[in-house]
Amino acid sequence: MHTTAPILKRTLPYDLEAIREDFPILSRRVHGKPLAYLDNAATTQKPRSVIGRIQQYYESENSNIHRGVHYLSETATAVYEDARIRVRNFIHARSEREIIFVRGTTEGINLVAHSFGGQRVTRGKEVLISAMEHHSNIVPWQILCEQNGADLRVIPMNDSGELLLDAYEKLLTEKTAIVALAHASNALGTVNPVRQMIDLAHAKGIPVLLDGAQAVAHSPVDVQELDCDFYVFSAHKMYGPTGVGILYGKENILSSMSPYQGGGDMIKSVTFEKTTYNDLPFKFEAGTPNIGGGIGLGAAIDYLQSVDLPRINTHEAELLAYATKALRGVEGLRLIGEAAEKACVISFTLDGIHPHDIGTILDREGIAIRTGHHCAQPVMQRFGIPATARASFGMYNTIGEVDRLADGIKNVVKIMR
Ligand code: C6P
Repeated sequence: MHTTAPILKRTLPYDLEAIREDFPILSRRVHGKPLAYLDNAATTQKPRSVIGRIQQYYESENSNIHRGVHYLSETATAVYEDARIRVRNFIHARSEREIIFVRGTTEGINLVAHSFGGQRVTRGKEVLISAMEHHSNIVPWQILCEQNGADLRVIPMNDSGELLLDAYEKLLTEKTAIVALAHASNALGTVNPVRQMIDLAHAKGIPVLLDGAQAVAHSPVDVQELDCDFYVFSAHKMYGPTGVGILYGKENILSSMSPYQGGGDMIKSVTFEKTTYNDLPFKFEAGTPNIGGGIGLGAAIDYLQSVDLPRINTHEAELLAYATKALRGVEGLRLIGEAAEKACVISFTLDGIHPHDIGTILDREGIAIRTGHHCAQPVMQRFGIPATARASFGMYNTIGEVDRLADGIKNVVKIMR
């Protein structure tokens, strides 16, 4: 059975080749060329240990959890709850009661908008988000505001893609019911000064939700140190499986919230007259969850910790600096998002060339990037563009792949002009 034994860290130096060997998909060819996978902000690839852990679950542990007295059910429950402990340790939460398994970032935000927002975002109140949010951190709040007669307010940003903190301070008023903010932007790469922004909100008694989808796999997160009230993220962007993610919430706030969905596992007792709800975290986990996915997330955390997040961060910062320099040298290339603090995301446009053409031509070279609005249409509107091409790096990317990207972009310019 999987246990919470201490993780053995790899020895220095950062062994890129060994890391790449852990990811079977990285050795495949695409259109006859070696794959250069530079779409990690969309989803990351999965190491053998994660794939193997999920396979092990289905081959030898599969059963429903929290329900049976038989051996397999007890085993599945133990390994699933063990994954919750891994998540708690990974983000430094106080207790497992603060760790809710959800489908991903999107569901986590919808849960908070529905359960917390339903109670607190009343007529005349405001929800404060930023100009660089993913649609997942816009639309749930918009729906809530429309339903409850509240207003959505937006923190503006400058041309580099940095939030304007003076404007932010002014937008924090007695009307603000919650601030919901990207820790790191998927479209621009900006890492927001969330610690400072949380302090400013808390000084006025306003809770803060952080969308950590683009942050957790790139640098260590300590929710107690950040003092955020909610933190959400998806396993599939941190080398884990799709269909599972985490909502962290402070226990006192989660306790005061009504359930999100009703069903099995979230109750203590049900009669036709009255239902009493289960304790945290189960109150928010109605129905059979993605058990294999949760266990896979635990394995992904083990893997991240074995490689070591601070070292991943250093490696990715080197890739980002190298790529930024290389791309700046391409004629007609405009970087979208030049914040001083950036995650390993480079969005760009090429004069007179549609981003989809860039993506398609690079794909023929085996280079996978994302093109489009990246589910952040207001960001595109802010910069007056329909779309960008976006390269995003993970722990396994190499300088050689960045060179291929830069050469590929120069080739796009040659073909299209
Ligand atoms: N961004 C991208 O290519 P889900 O789909 O629930 O796992 O994550 C949604 C989400 C929320 N917030 C941010 C900051 C995100 O980047 C994402 C997902 C992917 O940029 C897919 S659109």
